[in-house]
Amino acid sequence: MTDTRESSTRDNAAHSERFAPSAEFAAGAVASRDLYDAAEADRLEFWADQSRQLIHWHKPFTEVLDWSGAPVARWFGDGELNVAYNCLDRHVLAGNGDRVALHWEGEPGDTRTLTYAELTAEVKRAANLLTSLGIRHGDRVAIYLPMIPEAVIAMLAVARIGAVHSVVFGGFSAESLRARIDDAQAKLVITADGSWRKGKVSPLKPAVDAALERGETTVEHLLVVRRAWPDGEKLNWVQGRDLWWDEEIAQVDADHVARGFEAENPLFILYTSGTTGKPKGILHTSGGYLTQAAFTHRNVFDLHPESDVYWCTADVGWITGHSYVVYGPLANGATQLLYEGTPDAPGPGRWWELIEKYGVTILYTAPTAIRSFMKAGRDIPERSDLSSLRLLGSVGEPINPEAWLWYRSVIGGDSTPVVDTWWQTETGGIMISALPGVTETKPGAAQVPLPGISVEVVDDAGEPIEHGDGLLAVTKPWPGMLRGIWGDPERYVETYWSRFADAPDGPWYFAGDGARKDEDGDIWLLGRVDDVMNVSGHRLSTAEIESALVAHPWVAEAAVVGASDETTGQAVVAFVIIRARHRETVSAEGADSLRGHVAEQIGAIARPRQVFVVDELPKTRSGKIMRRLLRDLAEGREIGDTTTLADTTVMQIITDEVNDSR
Ligand code: 6R9
Repeated sequence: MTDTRESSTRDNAAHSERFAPSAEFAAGAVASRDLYDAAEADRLEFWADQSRQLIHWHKPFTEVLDWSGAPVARWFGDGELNVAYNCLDRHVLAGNGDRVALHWEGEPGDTRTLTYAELTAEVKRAANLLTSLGIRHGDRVAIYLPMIPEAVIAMLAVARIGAVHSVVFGGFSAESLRARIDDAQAKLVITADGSWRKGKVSPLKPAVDAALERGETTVEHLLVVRRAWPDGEKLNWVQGRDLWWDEEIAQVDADHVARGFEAENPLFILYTSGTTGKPKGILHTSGGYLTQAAFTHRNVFDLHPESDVYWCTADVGWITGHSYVVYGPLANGATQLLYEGTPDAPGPGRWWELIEKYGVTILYTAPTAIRSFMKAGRDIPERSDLSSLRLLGSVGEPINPEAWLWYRSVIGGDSTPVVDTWWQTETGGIMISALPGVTETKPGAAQVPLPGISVEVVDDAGEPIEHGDGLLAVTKPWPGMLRGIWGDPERYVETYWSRFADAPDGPWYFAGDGARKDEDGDIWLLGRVDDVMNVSGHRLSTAEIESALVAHPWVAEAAVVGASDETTGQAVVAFVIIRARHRETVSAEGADSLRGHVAEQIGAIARPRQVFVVDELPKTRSGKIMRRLLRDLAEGREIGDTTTLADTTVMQIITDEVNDSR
């Protein structure tokens, strides 16, 4: 047998151990140096080439990029395509209809397998169903589903008829769902009765009911997938509005011809947290997005569609689920695993058992998951045969070198490349990552921009730096870039393009992340530089949680920070001032119920780890809360510079209060 191990070199600097690709991996690799060379020679021609190779165009494009309306880009503007056709029909027509598209496993252990032919047939029916419910090109459809095949089917059906989906993560509350429905003015909501989570049914339809009860709505129908409650009659049912997915789909035609839509036809809106309380509806369109999703999925994951079994553990409610569960893998004709439940149900080894059972070869997950497996101990994964794995990926937050090395060694059997992929909801696809088989890998660094992607680490003035710490900027438009914030063009310009508006060659994109360029030119991501927190790889805004807290009758004022946390990366820590008339209640009951209140308002992912009751908050003279000082306190550090506080004694008082309650 050939030795598949990568060779490792260690030099003096801390954490600069590097792993060169094994000769065997390199020999079979999808990616090659040529990609960098081609992109270097002619960036636009490179993307045009990739797009022609990876995508079926109903009408071929002749223009590549129109940046004259910067910062709104048009990619492949005069071309036409159908995104769903690219993910489905064309694989069937190419003779791959019998290839498995989805191996689905429910948390209770029920399974379903869908080949490309079967998935295509399901999506055709679903497209007809949507049309029969009055959904037309450009209409918005909200999708609030668990990780079941219908989530994928629904997204593709919406795309197939040129409508726009807005997937809302099933863990979001009725309140958050309603805000997203209203902002996008969705006509239809597709949901399920409930889903399985940790051995119990977690209800979904009741949350949609609650969302729609809050006054006039644009929603005309609710399509409900039967998943978790066989006795559906227990659900509240609004006649004429609510429809069972299975009953309706049985009545529609099985044939559906996909027509081409223009390359810039909106494909989806996905809400993400920003620096204000109101989530931003990030808008993505079709041709450029699909090109980047397919290109990155193929090259970063070294996809061999005939033999690989790929598993991305992200929920479809996040961008990673959009680009690397639905659009990238299906455009590439991949076989993948879709799993409904949590990693620890019914036992702590569930993921590893799934990898063994399905022979998963490529695993893409988040550092927070890796760190919690690390904590639980290597003997759990070691109970399963993980030898099928040949490539591992990481996304969502910085991965510390220890976790990277553990991932490679314990899960990757000391031999698999690990790709750390940096990107965002806004970028649509991966931007910075090693290319397996080509680039050496380095624990903890996302490393190098992909071919066709231009990034710089810049100083405060926007000047690129050779090495050292700065801000991450994307200096040239890229195909998968967001096209705007739904309904708020000014906020789009202001948030992303105003910081480096005066760059010599047109505006540069401000990512909101701090970054370091090391001596080798590799990029390390250092976390957000704005008021966005990253908890278990999920983006949360401090302002959003603060406004949920002050909506509670007890709370007069609130400040929220992301404090570093061993497992989740960051954790939400809140400081609240209680209204005088509720102080007695709070000192008797404690403030713990406020944690539940936040979870109810936004979703369980936003539940604060701690809520501290304080009498004052640290503010500057202009009244801005200095969260940096509260973060010092929450992380048990010495409090930093307090000279700009209006009242410099206030931090001592807060520190005493917090220590008393600890
Ligand atoms: C894909 C996704 C984006 C933010 C981003 C950054 C952080 C993502 C990372 C990473 C370090 C990585 N982030 N990947 N930080 N290394 N490999 O996660 O999108 O939910 O929009 O979050 O996540 O801070 O700005 P999204």
